[in-house]
Amino acid sequence: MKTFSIALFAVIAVSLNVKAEDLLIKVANPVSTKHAANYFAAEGLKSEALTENWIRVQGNATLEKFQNFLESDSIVHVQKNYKIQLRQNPSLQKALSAYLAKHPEQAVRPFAPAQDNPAIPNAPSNSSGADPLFSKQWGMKDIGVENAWRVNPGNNKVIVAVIDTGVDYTHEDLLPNLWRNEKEIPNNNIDDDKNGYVDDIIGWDFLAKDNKPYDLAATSLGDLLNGGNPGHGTHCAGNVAARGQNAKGISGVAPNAQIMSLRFIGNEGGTTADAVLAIKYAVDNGAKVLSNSWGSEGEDPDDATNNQALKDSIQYAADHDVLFVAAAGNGHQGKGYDNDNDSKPAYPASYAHDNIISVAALDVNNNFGSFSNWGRKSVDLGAPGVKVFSTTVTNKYSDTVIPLLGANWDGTSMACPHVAGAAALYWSAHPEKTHAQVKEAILNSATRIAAAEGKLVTNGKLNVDALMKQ
Ligand SMILES: [Ca+2]
Ligand SMILES: [Ca+2]
Ligand SMILES: [Ca+2]
Repeated sequence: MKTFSIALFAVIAVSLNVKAEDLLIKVANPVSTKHAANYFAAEGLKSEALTENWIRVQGNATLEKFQNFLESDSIVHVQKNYKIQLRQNPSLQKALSAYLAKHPEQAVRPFAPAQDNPAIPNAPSNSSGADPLFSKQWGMKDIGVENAWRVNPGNNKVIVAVIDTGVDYTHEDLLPNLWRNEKEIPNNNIDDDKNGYVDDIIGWDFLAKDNKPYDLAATSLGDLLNGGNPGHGTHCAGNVAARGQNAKGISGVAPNAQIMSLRFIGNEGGTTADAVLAIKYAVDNGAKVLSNSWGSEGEDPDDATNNQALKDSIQYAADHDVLFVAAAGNGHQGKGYDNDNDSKPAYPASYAHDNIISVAALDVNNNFGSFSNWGRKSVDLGAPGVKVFSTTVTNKYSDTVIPLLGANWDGTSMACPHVAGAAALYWSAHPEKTHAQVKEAILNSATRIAAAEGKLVTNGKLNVDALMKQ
């Protein structure tokens, strides 16, 4: 095993040369991550056990501090805690950069700031009636949801984790479908269900480390231009599972599914460590579908790095029969758009795990969004992702991020939640099926479209009507 250790020294040395202040370390099975975390803490480093195999180590991690662990062959992988970014909205970025070039003074003018972490309302009483804004959701009609709901409206509640910037959990049309952790007594400051999180009644905020995963949006145009949060998670959540037939707003593809809100991305992005924690939380607390409209800078073919921690987390989901639905991406690491993921992979969508469904963005005319990635072997199907109407922060609804600038809600980020909702709806009707069978049903029922011929695995787009009739 000595050669293995020497190779690891090299890996660590590379990591150290880049920046050693924030590392993810995978330890061998017989070593508990708590024990490892204690070891590194004793060496004066800040450390935290993330899973049974992974720990995060922060501080001045010199080689000497790893020495004992290396000699005992306890470390099997070391990597950077790679940054995570939202799948940026190309329409928004284009409109913002054009506007701010002419009006630079507007970059710092603050919007009316939303209050972070409002109280979590109780579940509302049921209301019923048509959803008044449903006709604005062109995508829902396009994928045949109304026929699908006649087959089965998904009353057998499936939990979908929206792993993103949080959600506006006070929103009238999301509130009825929030996942509630029944094993947790609210606000008693005790981790009643002993899952490691105190008073986690609707999910968790891994970024701020609190029990209120509120979708706190950027407060100026300049922040938005620099990749800040436009209220991304709230928009995604609406197309997964805004409550249907409640006489309010819109409907998600799965109008009765439950939304587990997990926040790990803010205006500065997020990290792999928090993605690992969020995925583990979702799997351990009952989510069957994970909706992931984000990307990692790890595994960028340009720097040949390996985000093993993220890969292990997606495998953990697969091992627990959980689907990982991912946005195919809007270009390659923000460089250009319309990218072929077969030759230039976008992660996590392009990982080989069998529980990943990679989703491209389509417009109302069955064409790809001009920005959307594709890939004959690596992107599975298309879904509505151009000028998408949904729930927005502070209890609103829209298909535009900034109406005055003509910036629409565009992106594979918006396409991904449609497929996550479809998976939840189908799984609700067929709870006995495995994640592989649910994925197969979604891919087999896709409708072929000319634009996707030879560019997507299915050559087509999501068809929930056909899916539910299978
Ligand atoms: Ca708890
Ligand atoms: Ca929070
Ligand atoms: Ca509604």
